[in-house]
Amino acid sequence: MPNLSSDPGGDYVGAMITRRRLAAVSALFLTSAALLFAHGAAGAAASALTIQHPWSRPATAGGVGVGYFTILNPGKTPDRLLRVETAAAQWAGLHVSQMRDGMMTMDEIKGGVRIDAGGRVDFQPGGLHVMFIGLKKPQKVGDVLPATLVFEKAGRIKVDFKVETGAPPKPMADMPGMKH
Ligand SMILES: [Cu+2]
Repeated sequence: MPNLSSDPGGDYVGAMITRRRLAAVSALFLTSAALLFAHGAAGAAASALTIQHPWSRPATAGGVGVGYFTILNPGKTPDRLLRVETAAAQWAGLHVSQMRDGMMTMDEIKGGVRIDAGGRVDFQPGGLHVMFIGLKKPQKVGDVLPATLVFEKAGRIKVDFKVETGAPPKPMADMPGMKH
């Protein structure tokens, strides 16, 4: 019975195999790492922003529609939503609703909406929203209103506003936390 552990030739072969295996494993690892890196870089270039839950409300053809969503910016640089484009309406713009002298008013936002690095901006009922004027089709629950959000740095991001009933607009008396 040969003692393999004391055979110098056997140890040498074993070491060679181990080394080759290690080389193969590192090559695989480096390839995966390179692919991951390439993928990550491409993803970052395409967009550093995430758009969550784009939704709209039912509306009639020729009427006015709204768009709500949340923008998350996990990146290290701020960005700015400049405008919204859509073929589904004659006009689309950035609006903000606010109380002024006890009246709910709506203003067009000039200069876009900033999203801080690591920040979040909510477009929601009673605040920031996208306004669609002159809808080309009626919007029924379950329909989708396609639009493009145009950002200063992230560029163009396509979103499908899903038509939902959402929460009914609340009277102001029900919103004690509302900042005026
Ligand atoms: Cu509006």
